[in-house]
Amino acid sequence: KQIIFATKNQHKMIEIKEILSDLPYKVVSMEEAGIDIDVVEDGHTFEENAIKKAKEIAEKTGDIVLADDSGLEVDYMNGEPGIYSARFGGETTTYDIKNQMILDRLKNAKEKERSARFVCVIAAAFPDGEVRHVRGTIEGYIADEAKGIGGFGYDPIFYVPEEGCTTAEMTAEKKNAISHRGQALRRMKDALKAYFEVQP
Ligand code: ITT
Repeated sequence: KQIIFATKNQHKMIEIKEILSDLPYKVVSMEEAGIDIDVVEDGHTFEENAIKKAKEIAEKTGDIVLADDSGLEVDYMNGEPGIYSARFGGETTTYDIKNQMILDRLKNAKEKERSARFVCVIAAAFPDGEVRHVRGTIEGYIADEAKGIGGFGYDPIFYVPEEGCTTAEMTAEKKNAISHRGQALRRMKDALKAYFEVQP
C-alpha cells in the first residue's frame, strides 16, 4: 500500500519522508506517483487549505492522500504572512529577500514584540471519503538577522529560545523532533494507525 503526499515543495517532502519513515506504508510524492494536479488554495485557514489539497487529489487518484498546509505567523504583523507564507512578497521572490522584508518590518520591534510561530496542519483523505486533520505549532521569535543554512523558507529568521538558535541552524533531526511539522505528522501517524486497525 502507498500513501501519496500532496505537496510540490521538495523541502517539505524531505522532512515528511524522514518523520514518516517508520510507517508500514510507502509515502510517495505527487511527482513519484506521476501526478501533476494543481489545487487552488483559496481557503481562509490552514485547515481548509490542507483538507482541500488532500481531498481533491484523493478523489482523482483513489489513494490515501496526505497534505500539508503551513506557514509563519508573526504577531507584530498581525499574524501575517500566515496562510499566505508561500506567496508573501511575490511567488518568485527568493527567501533571502522575503526574510529581509520581515526583518525590515520588525526593525523597530522590541525583543518581546518579536514573537512568532510556525503552524502546520496535516490533512488525510481516505478512499471511503473520511477526512482527518491535525495541527502542530512551534513558538519562537523573529531573529535580529538571518542565520543558518539548514531547513528552508523562513527558517533562518525563526529563533527558538530553548535551543538558542534558529531552525536553520539546527540539524534536520533536531528540527523534525521539535517542529510544527514533526508534531503534526506524529499526531497524524496515530490517526493513520487507528484507521488501519479498523480498515486492514
Ligand atoms: P505545497 O502547497 O505544494 O505543499 P507550498 O510551499 O506552496 O507547497 P504552503 O502553501 O503550505 O506550501 O506554504 C507554506 C510556506 O510556509 C512555505 O513555502 C514556507 O515559506 C513556509 N514554511 C512552512 N513550513 C516551514 C518550515 O518548516 N520552515 C520554514 N518555512 C516554512
